[in-house]
Amino acid sequence: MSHCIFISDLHLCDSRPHITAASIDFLERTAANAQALYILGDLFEYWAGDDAIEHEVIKTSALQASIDALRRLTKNVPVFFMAGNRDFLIGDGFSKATGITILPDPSLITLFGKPVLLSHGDALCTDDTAYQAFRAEVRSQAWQNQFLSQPLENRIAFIEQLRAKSEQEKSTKSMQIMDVNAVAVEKLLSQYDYPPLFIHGHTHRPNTHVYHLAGHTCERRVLGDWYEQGSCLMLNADGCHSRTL
Ligand code: LP5
Ligand code: MN
Repeated sequence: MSHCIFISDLHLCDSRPHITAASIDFLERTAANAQALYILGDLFEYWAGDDAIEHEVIKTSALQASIDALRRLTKNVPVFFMAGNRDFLIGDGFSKATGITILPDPSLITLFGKPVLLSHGDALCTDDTAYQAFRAEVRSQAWQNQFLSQPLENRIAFIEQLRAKSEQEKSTKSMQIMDVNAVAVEKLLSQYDYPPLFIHGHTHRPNTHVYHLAGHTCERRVLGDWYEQGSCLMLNADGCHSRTL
């Protein structure tokens, strides 16, 4: 039966080569049989700018094989990508190099005759006010232009420092603060006219949450990360189910 696949939070990087290998296997053997693949953010541990593609940073990295596998897949299967908080600097250069289509966050699409809402999920973590302030700043075009004008090596060094700062701050935040805010979820569902299915990642807390709102039933499916194993959601005309790879 025809189906679409959703993944997020692979966090591909050279220090987890088994995950990079698993993701390539997934693209070649699982996603190749899908009607479409949706990558809902944080494909990479971080992305410092599309100029990395033509640079030794990627050419000498295991990530080159991931980019090649994506390019091969898009020849037969449409692949859609939505930015995560780690890889929002993916842009037209990456899109041209791989053949993926970039979707805005959030996006409402129709699959098998039903509306499906997609997001990375970080924008819904509104209790995490320090992160939201940071997010508003780095997502501005002016900030990104300024950041991208710096040499790639400097950007990578800055991101490494930022990662350390983020890990340090996260250790002081409660699990509740780092989860999606219930009011923010309900507001988003209402803005999109209560779609029956909402899929997102980011929190690394795979689960299914069911909402009964204004006479509608909405299911929120949270995708898992790829730290220890692969994780994806398959959707066909009968509904969706999670799969561990
Ligand atoms: O990613 P995850 O799940 O571990 O944590 C996120 C939030 N952290 C981030 C930061 C990224 O992990 C860092 C890598 C991004 C690379 C992007 C490339 C673009 C370049 C950007 C360069 C500025 O997103 C974390 C959330 C968590 O999700 C849960 O939702 O809590 O948020 C933070 O921890 C952010 C802090 O609260 C605020 C950070 C202020 C930093 C101020 C700049 C300091 C400069 C550092 C140099 C010393
Ligand atoms: Mn994320």
